[in-house]
Amino acid sequence: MAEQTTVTVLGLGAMGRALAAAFVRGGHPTTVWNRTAGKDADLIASGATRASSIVDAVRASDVIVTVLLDHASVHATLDPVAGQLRGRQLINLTSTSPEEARELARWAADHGIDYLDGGIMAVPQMIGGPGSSVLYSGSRSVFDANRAALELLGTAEYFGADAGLASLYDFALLAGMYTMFTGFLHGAAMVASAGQSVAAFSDRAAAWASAMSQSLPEYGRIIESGDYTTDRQHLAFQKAALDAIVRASRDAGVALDMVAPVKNLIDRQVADGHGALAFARTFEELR
Ligand code: FVH
Repeated sequence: MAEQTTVTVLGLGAMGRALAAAFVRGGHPTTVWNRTAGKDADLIASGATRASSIVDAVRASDVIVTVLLDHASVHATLDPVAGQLRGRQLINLTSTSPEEARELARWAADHGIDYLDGGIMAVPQMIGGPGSSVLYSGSRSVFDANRAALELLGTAEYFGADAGLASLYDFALLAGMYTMFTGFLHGAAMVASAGQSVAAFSDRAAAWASAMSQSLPEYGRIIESGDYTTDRQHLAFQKAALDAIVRASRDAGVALDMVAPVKNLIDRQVADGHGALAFARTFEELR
């Protein structure tokens, strides 16, 4: 996106406002639109232009960025203006499933729209700052043409022509994030049951999670090799640990919703004769 490329942001929720503000800061003429009025005051004050209708919003710019609630809201917003979108570049940063992203790419192709999908790996306050990254897939030409503007939002990375890839990676990373946070909350409930400080525990848990995450690349190498033999903590060893964690959680009065599925995964593999193999074999059980 050259310095003066015009951008329209459709959707002014917390994330849409953050993205629009980053485009304005980056010097791009930025038009904004939201289904419900009253969310653009700060953006207009900082130099964005309010579109009074969705048609005007789409006509205002070469690049249209959608940041809406979900797949259904993208169609609800774009279907009526498919004709006006023809010949423009559409970058959809709404969270959708990979299949939904592919469906949107087909819909866009049918209407002569160049489509790039994206998955935002940041919360609104991180946009434009260190640690923010956005994953893209779909039209390479839209990505290349707009690279500089996309870097205003966070590190921009392109995954390939399959429009579903960005959200596949997005949700794969989020799956790990949600289970990590829920695991932490389980641990916090355990220490709280003994009257211990959850705040102090959270510092300890952060350091522990950081140390443990260092072994993830090794997991990747083991999984790609398909060789799960190990001389370290094998699944039978992990079973004993999970059994003890379950007993300790029960004793602490903490619900087992989080750890029971992990225990089940391990129990099943041990029962099936894989007890001597590495924990990474759980990958085979899941896929
Ligand atoms: N906020 C975050 O931390 C996450 C980070 C990772 C990526 N997500 C995704 O970004 C999309 C937008 O998220 P958001 O935080 O801006 O969400 P809200 O503040 O709830 O705003 C939702 C906007 O969507 C509009 N909207 C909803 N339904 C419709 C519809 N049927 N037609 C048109 N627009 C619709 C809503 O408009 P309004 O309610 O104000 O009229 C907001 O503009 C999302 O996919 C996250 O998963 C953010």
